[in-house]
Amino acid sequence: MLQLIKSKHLFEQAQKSIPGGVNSPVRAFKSIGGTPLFIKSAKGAYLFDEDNNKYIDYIASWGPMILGHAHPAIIKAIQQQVELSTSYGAPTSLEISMAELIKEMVPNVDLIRMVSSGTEACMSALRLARGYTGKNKFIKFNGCYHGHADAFLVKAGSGLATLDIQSVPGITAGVSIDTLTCDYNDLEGVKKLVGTHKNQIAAIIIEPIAGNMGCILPEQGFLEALRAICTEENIVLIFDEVMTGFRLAKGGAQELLGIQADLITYGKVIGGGMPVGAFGGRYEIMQHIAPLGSVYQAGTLSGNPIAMRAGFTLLSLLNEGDHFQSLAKKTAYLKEGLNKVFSNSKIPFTINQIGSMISVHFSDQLVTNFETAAAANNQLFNQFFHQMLAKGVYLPPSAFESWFLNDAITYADLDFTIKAAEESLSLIL
Ligand code: KE4
Repeated sequence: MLQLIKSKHLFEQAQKSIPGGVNSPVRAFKSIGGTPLFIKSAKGAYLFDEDNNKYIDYIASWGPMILGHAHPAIIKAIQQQVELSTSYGAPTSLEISMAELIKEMVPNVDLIRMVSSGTEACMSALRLARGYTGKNKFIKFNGCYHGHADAFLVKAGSGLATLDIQSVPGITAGVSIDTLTCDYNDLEGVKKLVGTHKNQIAAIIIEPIAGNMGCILPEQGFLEALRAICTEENIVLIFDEVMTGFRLAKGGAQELLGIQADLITYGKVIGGGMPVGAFGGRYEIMQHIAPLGSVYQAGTLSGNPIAMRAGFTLLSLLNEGDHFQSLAKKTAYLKEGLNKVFSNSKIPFTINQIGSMISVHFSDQLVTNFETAAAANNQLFNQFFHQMLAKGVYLPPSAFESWFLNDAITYADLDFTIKAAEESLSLIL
């Protein structure tokens, strides 16, 4: 049985000063039950909580720690930069290096703007699409999560799905009236919305591979059809690559799937664990961003020098190494091992996986959208989560999240995880 004495005490103390005791809802274990772990340190593939329990980390800070924790090169870069002060509020050569590296890795980015979170990136990209097209409405997909800006908190995934928050108080009708929603992979639904709201739709924003309702893949031809509709109807196609960007390939999902969006948003990996987001794309559109254009967007800590050093160091390692192939092989190995274990247990399950993104759904049907993800036996997932945690394997505390592998995870760690899954199921079933 896990000893969580210090985490329990810290969680009680935290709730006296912080809403729900956490600074982001998905960390609270509210839907999954139990005490959230308070982490003291991390190194490589492992997390260590305040009670000195060790875990193999399959969250990677929800994506950023793709090469594992406390990577020596990133630590050294931050230590060097912090000696030169932490923020200037003025342009630096670091931002040029970062922008030029991203343009090298993502060829259809002509201009890119740094921000401090994925939310800011998506919020700004939507405003830009509206300013560029002069149209107000946009389409998002049920279960996709694009951060917590008002317009996106309609049938969103991630923490809202986890906490079953269907509508968010504080989002006004004036805002949500322009948010049109459709099921992921529902091309007919998209066509119907575009026809009904002819010449009113500024953007379609999508996670090209969804990660906020578990990992859900686009069906054959779906993204290509969205690309064609957007080109035909003068709608800005926004790929939200906050999760997939610099995780699935150098050029993210665009490269892996061979489809080019008009604007792309980034977060997570781009900052190497520091607060960074970004949005970029074609010059024709990006030129409307202030001060070049008049679509205003700003941020005190945008392009922060420490964050730029961390992000640039990580992206450089990813650009030069073969980590994407290594991560994809490790994740496929994990999937194969879990397939064997779950098949032997006779419980209905399906595993979605692409690159280093994977999710397990205890369901007897394929999980292809939010509805099928929600219909899975997520109570069983909650029990599975806690059994795995007790065995030292830290999965995302929600059936509505993708698991994230980091390349510090070894094949021995993967074998340990697969064995822990087999033992966990035998204890539950
Ligand atoms: P942030 O504002 O949390 O940096 O990014 C928002 C965001 C935007 N787009 C996608 C595709 C995302 O996955 C996210 C954030 N993802 C969640 C986890 N699924 C962040 C975890 C949290 O909310 O604490």
